[in-house]
Amino acid sequence: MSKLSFNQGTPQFIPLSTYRAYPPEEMEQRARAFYQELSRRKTIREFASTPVSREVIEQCLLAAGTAPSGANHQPWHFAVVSDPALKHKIRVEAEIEEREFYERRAPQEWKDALAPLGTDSNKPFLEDAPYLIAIFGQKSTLMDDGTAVKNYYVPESVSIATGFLIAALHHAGLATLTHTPSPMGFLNELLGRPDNEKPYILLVVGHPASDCMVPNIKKKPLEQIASFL
Ligand code: IYR
Repeated sequence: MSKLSFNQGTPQFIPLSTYRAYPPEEMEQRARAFYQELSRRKTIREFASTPVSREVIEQCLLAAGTAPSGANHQPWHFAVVSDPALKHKIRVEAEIEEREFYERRAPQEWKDALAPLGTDSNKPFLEDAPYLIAIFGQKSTLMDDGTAVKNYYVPESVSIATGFLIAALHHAGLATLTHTPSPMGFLNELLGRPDNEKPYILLVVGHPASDCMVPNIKKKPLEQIASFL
């Protein structure tokens, strides 16, 4: 496989056939509806063990894979874990790091910032939820012939794809937790991912527990997150 096999060397253009235009009122209505849909999303920490169809996960991963990326290299890998034994191993390793974090590493200021979320080092959701999706960024992509192609804007690309994935899962009726045990190197070992890949996020995916509680926290209003110049 050639080094340029992602996108081919010579530019090849095709007509934009997928774009859809809407009348102004319909645009506003769609924008409002999409905001309302996304504003119902809450990060949860109490999951039901209710199974989730693999087809749903696959479609959401395909949606994530449509994200823009540096040079269209798509420098991500999604390791989808449903095996209970593997989830157990991930929980054990994550809780080791979390105990270190909460009991030693985290400065008081950080612990104060987390207080409203009620988090601690106990992570039962890593076993309760039907799916864990470990999201890796690829510093380079290994081609079939063993050569490595450098990737660009990897954190940005992976973050955008992760945002798409979270939105897609929410849209499908699933809840998520964006979990970031730190450091996360143990995920490479447990999931058999190569050294050129760095774990970014462990996304916990499933249905909320029937008695799921969420912190009463708010998103900032528009004037605090945007300026029009
Ligand atoms: N990784 C830890 C701590 C944590 C950090 C942030 I920043 C959060 O928004 C939430 C938790 C944990 O998962 O508990």
